[in-house]
Parts: sequence; C-alpha cells; structure tokens
Amino acid sequence: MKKFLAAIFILLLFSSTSFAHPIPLRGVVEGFYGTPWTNEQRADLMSFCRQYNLNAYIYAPKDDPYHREKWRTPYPSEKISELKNLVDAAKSNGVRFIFAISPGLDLNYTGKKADEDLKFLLRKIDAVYNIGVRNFAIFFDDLKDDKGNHHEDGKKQAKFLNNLQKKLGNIYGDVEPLMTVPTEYYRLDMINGRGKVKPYTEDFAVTLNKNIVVLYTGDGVVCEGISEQDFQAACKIFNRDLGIWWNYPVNDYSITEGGNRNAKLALGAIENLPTQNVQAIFFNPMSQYQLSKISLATGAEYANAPEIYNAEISWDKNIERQYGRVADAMKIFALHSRHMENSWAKVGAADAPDFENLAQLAISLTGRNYSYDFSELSKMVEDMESAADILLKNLTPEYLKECKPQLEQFKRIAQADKLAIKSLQNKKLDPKLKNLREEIAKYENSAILSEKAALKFIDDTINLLEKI
Ligand code: 14T
Repeated sequence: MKKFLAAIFILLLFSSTSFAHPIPLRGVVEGFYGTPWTNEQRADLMSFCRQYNLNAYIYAPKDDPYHREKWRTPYPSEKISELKNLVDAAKSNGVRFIFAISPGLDLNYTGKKADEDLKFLLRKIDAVYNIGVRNFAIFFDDLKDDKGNHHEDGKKQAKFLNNLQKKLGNIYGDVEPLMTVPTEYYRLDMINGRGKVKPYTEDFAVTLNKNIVVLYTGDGVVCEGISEQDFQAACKIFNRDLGIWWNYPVNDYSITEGGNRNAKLALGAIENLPTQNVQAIFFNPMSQYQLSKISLATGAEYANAPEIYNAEISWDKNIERQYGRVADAMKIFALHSRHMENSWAKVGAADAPDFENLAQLAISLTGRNYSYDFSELSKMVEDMESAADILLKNLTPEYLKECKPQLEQFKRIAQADKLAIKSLQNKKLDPKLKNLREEIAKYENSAILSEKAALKFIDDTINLLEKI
C-alpha cells in the first residue's frame, strides 16, 4: 500500500500538469500601427481571452490619437462610455484591462511644465479609473529620429514613473503596479558594440522601482525567438524578471510600395520563447482581428504551459478548433503565410517549407536535364487552388474582409504554379505563365504570401526556361 501511494505521488509529481507553470500575466497588447480594432472586436477578444485562459489586455493602439499624439487631451465622453463597456467586458471575463498611455513624444520632465504634464496625465488616468480600470502602463517606445537616435534620459523617465506610481498610490490606494516599455526596448539596443549597457538603459534600470513591470521585445524589435540565455541576459540588465512584448503576429511593418501596412498575414504559431522566469507575455497582433486568433490561440497555450508547449501541434489543433469544416483548407492557406521578414525584422516559421524543397528540387533537376516526378508537387498545387476556392466560398464576410486579397492572390499563385509544372514537364515555357506572373505582380501591393515557396517557383521556372 505504501509503495502504491508512493508511486501515485511520484506519478502526480511528474505528470504534465505539475510541469505547467502559467506565465502570471498573459494576454494581448493592442499595440500596432494602423487601423485600431473596433470596440466590437475588443469585446469579442475578452471572451476569446476567457476561452483560451488569457488574463490581460493592454489598450495601446498607436493610431488612437488620445493614446500617443494627443495624450494630454481627455477622451470625449462618448469614448469614455465605449471604454467602460470594454472594461466591464474584461471584468466579466476575468481579464485585467491595462490602460496604456504613450506620452514620450513631448513629455516634460523638469520645471513647471513637468508639474503641468503630471496633472494632465493624472486627469487622463482619473477618467479611466472612474470606469473601473486599476492597471496602467506608460510606454516610451519608438521615440527615435530618422537617424535612429533618441534623446531620452533614463533616469528622468524612471523617476517620473516612480513618482507617478507613488502619486497613484496616494490618490487611490488600489491601483496595481505600473507597467512600462523603455525607449531602448530590445536587448541589442540596450548594449553597445562591446556588450556594455548603454547609459540610458543603465540609468533607467537602476532608478526604476523594483515592482514596476518592464516589457521588452527580445534581442530585436521583431526577432525569431528568445532563448533562455537571451532572456536571462536581458533580465540581468534590469536586475529583475522581465515581461515580454512579443511582436507576432503583428504585421504593421510589412509595408508594400503602395503603402499598405498589412499585405502579408502572419498566420503561424508562436514559437521559440523562453520557459523560465517570464513575468508577463503580451502578443502584439495584426490589425486583422479574426485572423490574429490562430497565432493568439497558440500563444495562449504557450503562456499556460511554456515547458510542454509544441508549436506545430498547437497550430494544427487551434486551426481545427477555430475553422471546423474548412480547417484543412485554412491549414493549407496559413502554411503559405507564416513568415515575416524585412531588412530589420524576421519571425515566424518558413512558409510551406515542403513545397519550397520540392520546388527547388524540381527546378534543379529539370535544369540539369534529369527527369523529375511532379506528382507530389502537382497534388500540392491542386490542393492549394481548391483550398483558396473553399475559403473564398465558405468564410464569413467578416473573415473575408481580412483576407480576400490574399486568398485571391493565393489562387492566382496556385494557378500559375500549375502552369509552371506543365512548362517544366514540357521543358518549354508556356507564354501564358508570364502573363499570369504579371497579373500576380499587379496585386503585390495588397497581398503577399509564400514569397520563397509557391511564388518563387513561378519566377524560378520562368528564369530557367527562358535560358533553355
Ligand atoms: F513597444 C514596443 F515594444 C514595440 O514593439 N513598439 C512598436 C510597435 O508598436 C509596433 O507594432 C512593432 C512592430 O512594427 O514595433 C515597434 O514599432 C516599430 C519599431 C521599429 F524599429 C516600428 C518601426 C520600426 F522601425
């Protein structure tokens, strides 16, 4: 009997549940540039958070003028009553509503103007306190000029936050500790070439109260992951456990020549995040609200059990949960739209890596005059085209509004891929392929996907067959 109990005890100790250590604060930061979410979407997010066991939402839309540009200006009364509905929805779903202000563009830290600014900020906070908010954040991100320099004083900022925290304590007595994002908010920006902590960050870190939660974005603004070591190195700089502001699935920086911010959809899983000592995790989503939920659902699973989280499994499972009958079609589409990359950003699993490998093989074997069995690639391309059709036909208008250009582009790419395969098989370029490619190019301002896989296959085919 004793042995039996001991065995049960050990089993319980090592069962997966005993390994699940949820990150204490976990949720979404609406922190992107571009069209903010609507209040209906935000209200829906609150129940999403409850369903997926997320417990916090940060209100920080860059393009809400009252959040940043006009941070001193009080919200008009109708905006306040809209906010109140949201705060109520958050409460009833067990979500902390964290109200953020970004005053850094022109905040005064010294003299009479500083006193005035503190009053402006307190007035702004008071209005939000009165509708039930108890969590506040002050963000100092993105204050760099065109040359990438900033003129912030870490000590002044930190003192300002310490003082604000004290004032809020005196006035209300029941507000939670502040949260912040410093001006140098990614690790490689906090240290100089020799690995020494830069003065701004050093001052900010040593001056800031220990209970103020600091969020940072990883080694870069948008990066492939944060290893345990990277994370510990960042925590060491601030002498405290940090929280993470994770820039996926946000796509506000994928700006095309046409000036479109959201041409590529980030539909992949959250991956490569640390599992130890993370105080808080906030995912910065896309302006496309519904389509952000694939990634957010996987992020929720990570946040609830970082040690046992598996990105691929979670991705499959959550697409099935969210898309039901059309889940297989959605998986095919999403597979081609996960990776985000530009000169300074890189995140998300590769788009359709199996397609990419097969296509590369097909191109190189055909180029060297070997025969290649196209059946697998052909099947993939057929499936892509029918996935696009299924989604275009079955997604609700709300979803289609967020991805119709991309679905139509996906279909064009699949059709061109079909013709590419035919051309390769005949070892002769079908002239229609170039027309299709030009047609695709016409839409590249509003829809980007599978750049290195299905799209590249078209270009590689044209290049190869034009030489032959
Ligand atoms: F607060 C920060 F942690 C942060 O990430 N700030 C912004 C954020 O609002 C934006 O959504 C995100 C992705 O674009 O990156 C930050 O904004 C930037 C950063 C850059 F380095 C925008 C342009 C940049 F060149």
